[in-house]
Amino acid sequence: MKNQWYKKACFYQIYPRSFCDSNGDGIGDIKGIISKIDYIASLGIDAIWFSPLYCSPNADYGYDISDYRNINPEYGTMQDFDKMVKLLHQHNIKVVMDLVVNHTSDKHQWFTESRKSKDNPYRNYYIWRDGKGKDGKQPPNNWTSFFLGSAWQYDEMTKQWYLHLFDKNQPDLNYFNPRVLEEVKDILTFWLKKGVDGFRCDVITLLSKREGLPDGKKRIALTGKEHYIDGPKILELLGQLQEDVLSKYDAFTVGESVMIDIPTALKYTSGDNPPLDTIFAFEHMNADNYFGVKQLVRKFSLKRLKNTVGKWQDGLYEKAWNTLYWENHDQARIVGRYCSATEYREMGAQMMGTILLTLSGTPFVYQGQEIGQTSIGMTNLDDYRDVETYRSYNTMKKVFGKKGAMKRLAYCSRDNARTPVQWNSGENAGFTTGTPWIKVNPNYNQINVAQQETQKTSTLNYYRKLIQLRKEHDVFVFGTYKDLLPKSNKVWIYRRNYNDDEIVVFNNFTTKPVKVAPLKNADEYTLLTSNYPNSATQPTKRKLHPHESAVYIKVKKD
Ligand code: TEU
Ligand code: CA
Repeated sequence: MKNQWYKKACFYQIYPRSFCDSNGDGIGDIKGIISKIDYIASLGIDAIWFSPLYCSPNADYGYDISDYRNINPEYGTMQDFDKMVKLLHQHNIKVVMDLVVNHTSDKHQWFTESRKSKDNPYRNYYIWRDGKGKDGKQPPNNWTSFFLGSAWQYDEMTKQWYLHLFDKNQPDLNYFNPRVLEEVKDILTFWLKKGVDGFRCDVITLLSKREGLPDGKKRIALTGKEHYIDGPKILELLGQLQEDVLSKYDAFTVGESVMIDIPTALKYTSGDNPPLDTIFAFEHMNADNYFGVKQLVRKFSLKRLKNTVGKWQDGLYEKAWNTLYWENHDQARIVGRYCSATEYREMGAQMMGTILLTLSGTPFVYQGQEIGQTSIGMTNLDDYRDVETYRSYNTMKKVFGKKGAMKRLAYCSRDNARTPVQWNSGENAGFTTGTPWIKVNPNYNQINVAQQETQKTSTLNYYRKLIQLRKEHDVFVFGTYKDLLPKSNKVWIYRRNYNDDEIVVFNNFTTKPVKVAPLKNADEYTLLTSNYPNSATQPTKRKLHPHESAVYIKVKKD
């Protein structure tokens, strides 16, 4: 029987480049992480997902890997890595690595070989095709990249095109070739032997492309997606990884699953030996955009968010295991998206934390979220570092003009999440003594770890408390979910039941007081925690404060 430790676990995500710099080169590194282990442990989290630490030319900062078995020298050495894993394990913190195997870097030896000639032994590791048109100068099909523009790149050397669903420096691996999966098994085994506990599998549902690579239906974004999202052979590929490697080590997996629905999620995560333990769904991150395209910014709607979250809470309940997240290295900070970044900013950050930690699924807290860091919203294009940001700017400026494009970047660029962790009010927020690789958010004087350590009511201490409560009350983890006011666009009030336990969670998404009706038998409940010092001690008729969150628990009679 598989050890399902992850169900009761709370994860922390580290984006190494922006976490803590130990040597003043402006780039976060492993020694920096080691110096913060006591802090990480103090959060009460059980596991860490590390964004890629492997060698990478940084076209996509680690999501373009040039060597799967070595540590990026900017981050340290393999000795540093081993030491970090040992220390984390001593603190009972598990280590989950990023597994990026839909594509490699174009500097990976497999690719530099592959492009040399059509009969190179590595040719078939990637997806090469002749172009269309008289001289073959048109891409082989109409698929577009996640970073916008064509998904094909012409290569002079052999006069063929290769597929890249992401940047042109990230050629897609060819899973029609069984050798490629064998390579992946070897990579997994290498890290599992080192003692890592599992993998966050990057865009894992994209591995299998449809035979013949047919043209896709034309769309605003991702033309072609029906031919590779949840593709024909994907479950078979994942099944093989489970059977031949992962199951032997009882390794944990969470698969990043772009644009899949609940029935599809169930194929991946339910049953006796599911291909994946759990997935990251995306739908709940679209409550402030149109058609799931983040650049098509739309006013946030609580109703949309609740409908989506509710659907996933119910859809996976007792069938499969869910994950919970508001932030990661690809999402702008949640404060300023789903709650106010100006008025009642800290209350909003804490409200989002309350919800994250009182729903069913494994919560993932992204570095800096626990202190309520906000998006930087840079207004100068040169200050951005992210490849997706540049590519989407080029497309957006044609549609929205330069100003419109910059405004959208400020709201949704991935760099909003990649500014350094704000440790204190010293120079560069205590992240580095050198020049940071990306700007530090100038609000570090108001928002930083050191200051929040000293305040009892800080967002940091609030997260700690909620993480602790989740450990103490199984109803937080395993309870049923019921939205008590699904039609409200102002408040989110839900009830969770597990055996004889019950909690009711109140959240005010507005920055004004909102009147709420009493719960039936309000006097049977008591306040467990809240983000205001003066929340009502029972869920009686009253006004919720701006961005107030309050968790009530039913008192057991005996
Ligand atoms: O993300 C996949 C993915 O879907 C994102 O690129 C997403 O489309 C985009 O961020 C929306 O803004 C994973 C990684 O998390 C991301 O950092 C990588 O760039 C990408 O895969 C390629 O490896
Ligand atoms: Ca460094």
